[in-house]
Amino acid sequence: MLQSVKHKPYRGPSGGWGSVKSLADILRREGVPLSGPLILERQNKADGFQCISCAWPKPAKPLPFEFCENGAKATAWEITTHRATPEFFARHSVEKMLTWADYDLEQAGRITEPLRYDQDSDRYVAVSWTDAFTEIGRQLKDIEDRKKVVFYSSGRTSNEASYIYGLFARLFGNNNLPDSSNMCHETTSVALPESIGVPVGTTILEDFAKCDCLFFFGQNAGSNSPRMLHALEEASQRGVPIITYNPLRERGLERFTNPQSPMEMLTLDETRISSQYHQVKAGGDLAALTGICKWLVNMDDEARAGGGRPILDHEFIKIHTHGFETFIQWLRNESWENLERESGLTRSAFAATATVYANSSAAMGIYGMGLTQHRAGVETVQMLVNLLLLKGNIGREGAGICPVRGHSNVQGQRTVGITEKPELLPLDNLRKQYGFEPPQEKGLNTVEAVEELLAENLAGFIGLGGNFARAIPDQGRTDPCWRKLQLTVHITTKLNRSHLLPGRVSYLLPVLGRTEIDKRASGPQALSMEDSTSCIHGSRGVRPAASRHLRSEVEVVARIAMATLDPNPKVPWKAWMADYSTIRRSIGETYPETFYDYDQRMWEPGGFHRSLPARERKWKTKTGKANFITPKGLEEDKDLREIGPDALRLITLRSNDQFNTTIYGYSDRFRGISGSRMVVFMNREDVERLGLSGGDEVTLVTQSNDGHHREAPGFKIIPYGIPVGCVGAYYPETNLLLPIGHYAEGSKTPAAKSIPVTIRSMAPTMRIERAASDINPSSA
Ligand SMILES: Nc1nc2c(c(=O)[nH]1)N[C@H]1C(S)=C(S)[C@@H](COP(=O)(O)OP(=O)(O)OC[C@H]3O[C@@H](n4cnc5c(=O)[nH]c(N)nc54)[C@H](O)[C@@H]3O)O[C@H]1N2
Ligand SMILES: Nc1nc2c(c(=O)[nH]1)N[C@H]1C(S)=C(S)[C@@H](COP(=O)(O)OP(=O)(O)OC[C@H]3O[C@@H](n4cnc5c(=O)[nH]c(N)nc54)[C@H](O)[C@@H]3O)O[C@H]1N2
Ligand SMILES: [Mo]
Repeated sequence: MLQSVKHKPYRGPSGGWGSVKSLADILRREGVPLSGPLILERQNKADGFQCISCAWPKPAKPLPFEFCENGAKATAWEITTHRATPEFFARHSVEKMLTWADYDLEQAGRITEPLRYDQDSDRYVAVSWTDAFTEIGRQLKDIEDRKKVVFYSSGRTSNEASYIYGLFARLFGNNNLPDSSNMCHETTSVALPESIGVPVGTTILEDFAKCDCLFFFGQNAGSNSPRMLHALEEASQRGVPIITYNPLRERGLERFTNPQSPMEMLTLDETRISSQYHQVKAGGDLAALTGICKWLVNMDDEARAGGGRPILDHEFIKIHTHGFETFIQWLRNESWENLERESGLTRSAFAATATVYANSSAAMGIYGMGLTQHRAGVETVQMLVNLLLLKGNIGREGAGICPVRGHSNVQGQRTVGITEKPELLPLDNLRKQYGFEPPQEKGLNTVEAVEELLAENLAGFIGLGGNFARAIPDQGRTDPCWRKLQLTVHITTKLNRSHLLPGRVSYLLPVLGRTEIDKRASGPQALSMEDSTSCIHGSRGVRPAASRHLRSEVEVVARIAMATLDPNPKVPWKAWMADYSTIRRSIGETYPETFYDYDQRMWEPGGFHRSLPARERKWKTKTGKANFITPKGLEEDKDLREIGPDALRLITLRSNDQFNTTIYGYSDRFRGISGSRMVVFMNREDVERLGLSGGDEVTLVTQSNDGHHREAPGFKIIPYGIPVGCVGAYYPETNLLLPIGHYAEGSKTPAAKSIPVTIRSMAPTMRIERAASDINPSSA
């Protein structure tokens, strides 16, 4: 499938006809007919299923087609006509499939039957469900040290399956519940409670209609949450300034044509999204935000000295916050030169942003992985909150902090108990409900689970969805470790690389997807999920199962638990499996404040909102106030300076044609790339300074001092509009370059947007020939 790369700068808007074509391409590849009953109509509707792509909220009054290009691709991916049958697995050994690209693995289609790994033939073979559950239960019981088993989950899993999965781990004897969110918004979950006393965003969809200033930091809405572009388009059309900080000029944040507006599609009309676009250096946001705060404080000083209206909300600061004086003192001491050097921007950028902000009365701070996946990620998110607090922008309509979550239920899983931190659980309720003593010792998060894997301290791994081995840092080092585990179990829909790294005993258990009808003794079942704005929605499958052998995630978790644990009459696994509303009732008993009348409320249009004290200016922090948090310092770039002038900062990116490790195709339309994902985006100045040329094939080499060598060959240079000193390349191809010890301080979210690397030419002699290659030079 790999072809040579083409780069042709994309001149169109996001959305528009390009979006329609891209969707048609994937429907064709997955064998899904374009005509006939369109199941997409039922996506994000009260009587249908919640999108399996991102976590952007679903409005109470949905559009006729409440889905986007990438949400539709995710659905097409699940309802594919391709099938990975036992015959398919008989034809291909694990060793052979390990050489396939991620795209080709998932193209095999939906796995149709439970499979057990057979060491002798190096193949997966069909097994009965009963035998699979019995053997998995026996293996788990056999593991004496209960701390050596890890229960991973990926953020797509429903509240119902997540709740019983978390309980299973605790009844088994540990809190080892790492989650995809550990690689994602864990930084948010650590930063926001310290600042404002809630672990999640404070904005709801309705705030977009009331805000008058939007900050947009490090999130790529055009590819990763395209339905959000509607909210941004409306805001922009109302004249709301949208101020973007991003090292790359992302098309979705520049211009948008609404593919659902016949008028815009016909007239090729487009809406500008960002009113200011600042190409900050990767990791430079802490300095940039500091610069904006500093400028704003100076404006306030001047206004007050001249007898004018103050710029800051001093009354809010006095009544509601703590730490203001220390913070202001620190701001005043930071030099402009340092802020400019660390952010890669000039102070005129800070001034432009601060001036717009000064004139606003309801501002929102939106952000994504560009802030969370850095070593100073926690402090950076807290600095964005500081900026909002300066003008009282938390707990006011149209204002607030808005982390854009990733997987469609990553936030809900946390709400119902997927966490390695026992202090976040209502332990008394669990004791009372299930008559057991929940383990009190902190469990392993993702980074810690990988460290234990590397140290050969793990015996078992259960994965509820996801592609752990491919999503984590340091793949080169971890890949060989999986074989040493006693047991690996993957509860899954499609084949991926993690499945090809089996333990001594290994099972693949294929489950129903969210689009599929889940019929139990009590009738068809519903599930529920929580979106980025803390609204909890019901979801019902609408399609027949991809194979008659598939079971639901709820059933698979319950049956493994029953095969493993001693019977406990207080834990109704069978009733839970038969009727999921009984799980929701149990969730309601564990979390009565949030989940009362759960079964009814999840069908309210737009979902039901969970209470967020910070929205009402009730601060559940240690100080009882919203806290200005002063960072330790601004040293994000110190490591690069120590390495020397050749050092570059690698940002790992998603294309427009992927969902995390799932690769839908080889086109990244908005960045003008097609044919291959093995590219590295570089500033032309860096290309020339390092004696390289556009189109050269290079090796990326990680610069770290932990004693391990990491390099990845075969990337073609694309001269691109990216700041000097930064390079970009796609994830997961770059994950072997990310050291496991390189993570955000405080949250241990891998710092995937700031890997220090150098670049080496693969074949220097080829360079002259390549100078006139097919690669279209820079879009810069
Ligand atoms: N179609 C699709 N949708 C998805 C996903 C997908 O893979 N495909 N993944 C889902 C998941 S799990 C998640 S977490 C989200 C991820 O969605 P995003 O948060 O958008 O994540 P990324 O695409 O990794 O990159 C974020 C953006 O940050 C910018 N950036 C990188 N470094 C910096 C920096 O230092 N500062 C600033 N200001 N910006 C920076 C990049 O240029 C990019 O535009 O999307 C979810 N939705
Ligand atoms: N370098 C780098 N690394 C990163 C990131 C980055 O930006 N850069 N981003 C990180 C982030 S934000 C995240 S969230 C993680 C993603 O980590 P994961 O969530 O573990 O990975 P995914 O690629 O989303 O998982 C895809 C697999 O999920 C399974 N699956 C899909 N649908 C279902 C279903 O309905 N049920 C079940 N049981 N299984 C299903 C399929 O087998 C599919 O192959 O990666 C992280 N890793
Ligand atoms: Mo994520």
